[in-house]
Amino acid sequence: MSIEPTRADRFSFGLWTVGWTGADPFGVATRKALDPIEAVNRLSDLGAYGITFHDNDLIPFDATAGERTQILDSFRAALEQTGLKVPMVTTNLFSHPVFKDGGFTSNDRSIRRFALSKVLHNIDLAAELGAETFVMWGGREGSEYDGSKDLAAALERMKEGVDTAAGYIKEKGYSLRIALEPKPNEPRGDIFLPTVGHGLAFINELEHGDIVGLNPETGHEQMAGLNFTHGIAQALWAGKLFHIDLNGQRGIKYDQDLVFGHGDLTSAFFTVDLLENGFPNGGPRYEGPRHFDYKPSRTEGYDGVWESARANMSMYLLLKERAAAFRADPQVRQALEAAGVFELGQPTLAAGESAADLLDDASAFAGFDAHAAAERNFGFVRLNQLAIEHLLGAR
Ligand code: GLT
Ligand code: MN
Ligand code: MN
Repeated sequence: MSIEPTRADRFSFGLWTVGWTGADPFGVATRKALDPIEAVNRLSDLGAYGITFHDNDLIPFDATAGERTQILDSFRAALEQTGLKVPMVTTNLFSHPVFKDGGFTSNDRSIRRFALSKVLHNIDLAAELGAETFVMWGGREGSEYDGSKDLAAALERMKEGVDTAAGYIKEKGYSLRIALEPKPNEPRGDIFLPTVGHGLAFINELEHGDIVGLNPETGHEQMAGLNFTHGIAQALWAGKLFHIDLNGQRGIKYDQDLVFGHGDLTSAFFTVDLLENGFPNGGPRYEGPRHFDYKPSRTEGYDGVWESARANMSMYLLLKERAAAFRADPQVRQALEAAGVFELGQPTLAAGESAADLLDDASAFAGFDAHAAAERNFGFVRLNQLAIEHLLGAR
């Protein structure tokens, strides 16, 4: 078993992850700023294949055109030298005070126009750098007070913003797709499009929804008390899992952004099992990068930062190996069979059978012995015990 990552594993990291200096609402930074070029070099050395960023992770908000060119030139040179890719780019519409009431949904129209222009410029940059995915995390799109927003108008403005960006991508002929990232709260009291489910429903209302999907984050679904594996499963099933943010979270509290697997490990096991092995009965597979969006704890120095970056990848590879062993185990196969997991893959109606045909089938209803059927032992507990034993390396 190798837990040394290679480029073929397609691991990627946000520049803001290893670059987080530890400033939080209660304390100042505990680490010095990280040079983006060093981030490229270190991540490449560690075996990552990609780096992602917000426009302002790389180019300061107030940079002049000359500074922008210079920064991008040296960043591109580092990418070329290392072979590191930029699979995803995103826009910072949350740090600057101008975005204190959001970007696409600010009550101030001039700010909405500024935010949308910032996104369009950044789409050009993403395309130029060969990115496939353009993430939109609307952290400031929301409110603290229900009366401060016309909620329907806010959703209209969100739709207008996303559709304008998607329409622009098509017009320019870029091969980019947009991935919306849900989060229930923080920094806003309530954020619009709080969960995977809200995101999927929103996409259905778009004009250019065909190139809009999701970028679910482990911890964000868990902050809402939801099951992340179920969330990405529904996104996959809908053909909308365009990108993924893997990390760790321990229960319903502030956004922890721990190393992947350092939160709910059992959930992380089933996440990797789904990403690597797919649904037991087949179906859509996730083909994108394995992207980590975590924060190296502010207790760590730079040794700890690189150690934690490595930990995300090792954890994923360990879980991948455990999940492969789980699927390959004949006892697991039997337990899945007994549990009816493959039976769930069979359509409930026979081929060509209608609702009327079903009503005509006496064995399905009048002659059905519900009491006998209720006696079935599904064996889900045994199946889960086998999963945990594999996860623990006991099998
Ligand atoms: C921010 C947020 C993340 C998002 C990033 C993309 S920014 O750090 O907490 O979950 O993925 O905008
Ligand atoms: Mn997060
Ligand atoms: Mn994220």
